[in-house]
Amino acid sequence: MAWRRICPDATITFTAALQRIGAGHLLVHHRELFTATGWAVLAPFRSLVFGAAFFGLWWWQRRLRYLLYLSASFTLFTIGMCAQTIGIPHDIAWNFMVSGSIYTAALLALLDGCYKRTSLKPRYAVRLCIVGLVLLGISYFCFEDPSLKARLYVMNFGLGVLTLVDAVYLGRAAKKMMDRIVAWVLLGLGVQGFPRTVLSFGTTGESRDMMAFVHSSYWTWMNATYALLVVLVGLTLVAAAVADVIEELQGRAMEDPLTGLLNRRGFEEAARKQIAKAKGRCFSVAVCDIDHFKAINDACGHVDGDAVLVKVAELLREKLRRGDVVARFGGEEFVMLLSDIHREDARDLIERLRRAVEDVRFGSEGLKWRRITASFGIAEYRVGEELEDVIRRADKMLYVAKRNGRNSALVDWLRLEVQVEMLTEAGWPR
Ligand code: GH3
Ligand code: MG
Ligand code: MG
Repeated sequence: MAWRRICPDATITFTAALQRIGAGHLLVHHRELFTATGWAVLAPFRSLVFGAAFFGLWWWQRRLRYLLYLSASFTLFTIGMCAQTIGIPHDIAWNFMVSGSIYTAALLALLDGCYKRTSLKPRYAVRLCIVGLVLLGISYFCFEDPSLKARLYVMNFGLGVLTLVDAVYLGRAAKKMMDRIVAWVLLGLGVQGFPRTVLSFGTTGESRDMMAFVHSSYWTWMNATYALLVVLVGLTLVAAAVADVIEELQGRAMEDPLTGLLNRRGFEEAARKQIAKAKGRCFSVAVCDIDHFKAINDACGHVDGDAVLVKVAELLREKLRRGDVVARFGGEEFVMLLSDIHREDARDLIERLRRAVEDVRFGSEGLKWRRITASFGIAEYRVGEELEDVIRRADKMLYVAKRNGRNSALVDWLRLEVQVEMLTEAGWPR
């Protein structure tokens, strides 16, 4: 082989080293194997490159944890293929058992990575059944009733079904184009195992010899297919990961780093989307300002002040509903878009929130478990109004709440009543 010609000394040293540790058989056995399937190292090598790439992507931004699953999956796949190619363990039955388990783990990590990407949960019961049956089947046809054909069918069909089930589930739940592409690629990965196993098994005999197996058409086809599939699956997932990283960075530009809530820009964008979706449905805006926050900062320092802001942000997130948008506009001021809610119900919701803030004890050495309060202003959106206008009206009510002694939630009733009065005076409704 080329590398042996290029570096004969290294080969001699490697051979001597293997013989010294009593693993000479590996060399005798697998020198032939590498010659037979020399190009087949492509799949494990490519898989290792993708394993490293996903790890690197995770390392770079340390946020998308699913990349670690993908990295583990591709690395495990390399280990599984190496175990088979090098023949560790040497016994064919044990080798199949070990490599089969590693392939199963690699596939589970791949599927889990795809699930974590979309924050869906795998159906563990279905998965446990399929994996259990596959492992049981492999071990039965390895040790009880040894049959190469049977265990290859059990493994490839079993793992194929596992992949298909999850691919269909992920595809049906897909929201974005990239999610759909990932699901389709997984579907392809699941499907290919069936015809490949059936068609490529042709000349593969029922041999107990590892060498005969790695010379078989099955093994050649498997390597050829996976050399391509690793690239296809790997590149698709790299593209998905890059898209996620870009989305994440864009998201961070819209996020308040202290509390993790949206910032003003993020709020405006999310609120506009919400308003466009609302299509005539009502919504209200509430603004919140912590009372005497400067005094907290002065008494306890900025760090404890920040802790109060984080805690209030948590409370807002916890008490508001799924479709609501909440943001920190700066300092100790928060703004909320309450969807599908008239001012009366908005007031009740905000009143509950105000009481929750009042009831919480903000604790730390500096804060000495003190209570804080907040004031709120609420306004209902009027059709045709700009977002800034409704925020301004809520802000005015907040100002009134502050002037009235703080720790209250006031709704923009008055202006509406004045308008109704004016309209009535003008002869409406006619
Ligand atoms: P009021 O009841 O009228 O709202 O009084 P206040 O003291 O809460 O309001 P004021 O606007 O006078 O003070 C706001 C303070 O918030 C002043 C500023 O130092 C502090 N602040 C602004 N941003 C941050 C921040 O990110 N962290 C901390 N710890 N303090 C902040
Ligand atoms: Mg304040
Ligand atoms: Mg303020």
